Amino acid sequence: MSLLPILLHPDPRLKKLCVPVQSVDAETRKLADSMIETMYDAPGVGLAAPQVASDARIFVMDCTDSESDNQPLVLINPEIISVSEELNTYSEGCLSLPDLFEDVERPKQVRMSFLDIDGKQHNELFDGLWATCAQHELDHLNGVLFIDHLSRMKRSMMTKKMVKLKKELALS
Ligand code: GNR
Ligand code: NI
Repeated sequence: MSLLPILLHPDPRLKKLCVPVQSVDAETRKLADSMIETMYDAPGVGLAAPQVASDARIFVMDCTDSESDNQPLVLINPEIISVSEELNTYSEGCLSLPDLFEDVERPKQVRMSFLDIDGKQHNELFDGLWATCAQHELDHLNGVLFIDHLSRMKRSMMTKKMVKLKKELALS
């Protein structure tokens, strides 16, 4: 396991369509383990492969609030099966845009199929923060950031802030 650097927006690697995992093998497990460690260290409730410069269709998440019984989920080749008509608004953040938050409206529930770290097929219904997070992470695998759900003005304001932050980080 190792901590991986998290890419910051704007970065062309965050805009790419990720490719399906062909076989869930030792390399996949190594990446997933490092992503889980990186997510908890950040800390965040989710992390998608492109954020750590991988183009595999993998994300990890853990929206449990207690620190003791961590139950990280690894979702490989996730697909949306269905979404609820009911919508939910969450103030979303992203580790690739640190300290920037904005309301995003998404389906309140989402059913997803995916492979786990043992290559076993799952079909799960997510609700609340789990559903918001799962959709935010799946977006990452398609090169979409939460700011892409906002107005052009908000998106350009947040991108400008990030360009400034990245310049400051490069100088320090
Ligand atoms: O840590 C995170 N918090 C969060 C809060 C509301 C909606 C989505 C998220 S995901 C984010 C971590 C992240 O950037 N995942 O890609
Ligand atoms: Ni994110």
